Amino acid sequence: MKKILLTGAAGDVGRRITPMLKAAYPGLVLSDLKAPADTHGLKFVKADIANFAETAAAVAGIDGIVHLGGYSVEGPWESILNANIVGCYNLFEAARAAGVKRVIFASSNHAVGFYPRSTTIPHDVTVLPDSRYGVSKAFGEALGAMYAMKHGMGVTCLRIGNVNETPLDMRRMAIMLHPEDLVQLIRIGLDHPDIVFEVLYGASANTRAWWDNSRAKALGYRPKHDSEGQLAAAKTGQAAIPAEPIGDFYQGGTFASAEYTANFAVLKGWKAPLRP
Ligand code: 15L
Repeated sequence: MKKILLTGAAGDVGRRITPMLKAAYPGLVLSDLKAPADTHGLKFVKADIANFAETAAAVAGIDGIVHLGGYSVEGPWESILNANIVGCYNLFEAARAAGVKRVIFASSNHAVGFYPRSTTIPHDVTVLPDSRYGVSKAFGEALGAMYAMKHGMGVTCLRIGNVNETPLDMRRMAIMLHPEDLVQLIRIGLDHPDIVFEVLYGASANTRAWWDNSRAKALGYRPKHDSEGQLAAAKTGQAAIPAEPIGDFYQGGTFASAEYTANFAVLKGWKAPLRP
């Protein structure tokens, strides 16, 4: 892969990984609604992914895309619709038209956030999104599958936990993804010869993981970080958050408990659809 486009380059995750991606792919091109404060001397293309023409201009001449762009938390339907549904479609469709060979889609743990924390889930479970945001990530995974199978694009969806060097609370102990490990996953998605369509968990080698990431391991993922050494920091962060029965039960945390109107006493006993 020579020319890689990073969308969402001005966001927190984009800014953290740009130097490492630049080292691996010197032809890296950055894109976002506005330029990051530091472009590291790389080309920047301003594009709103909700606008097809701007998206098409950004992907012209590109070999592979790391798609971090879009709305990155729960939000009003209009925002999710424009950035993550229309925007994601525009991205994949523009990529197809431009002959892009590989796409890494930044999916999220919130595509499966209604699995209980007591369950270890493999990569091929039924999606159980915990929010409109999570639904949009499941949509992006489905789009990726369609472009892989119908158009031969190599697509890797990363169900990213929380990209950070330190776990912010006990939930993030399970789902922390160190930026260096994220770059390793991205490089597998861009360069591994066997990629057709993959869903992998974006997590470091966390002792308290809720995810069975054996598929990523089979593709060569060897995460270097484990949140366990920073348990004290997570406990401190957790102490500042009020206990919350629903959010503390589900993997998605507050994304799951927000706007919740179901009967939790009944649903917490329901067995989620795991692979047989
Ligand atoms: C996500 O998907 C968000 O993009 C990120 O901002 C965090 O909130 C993360 O999930 C999380 O679950 O901690």
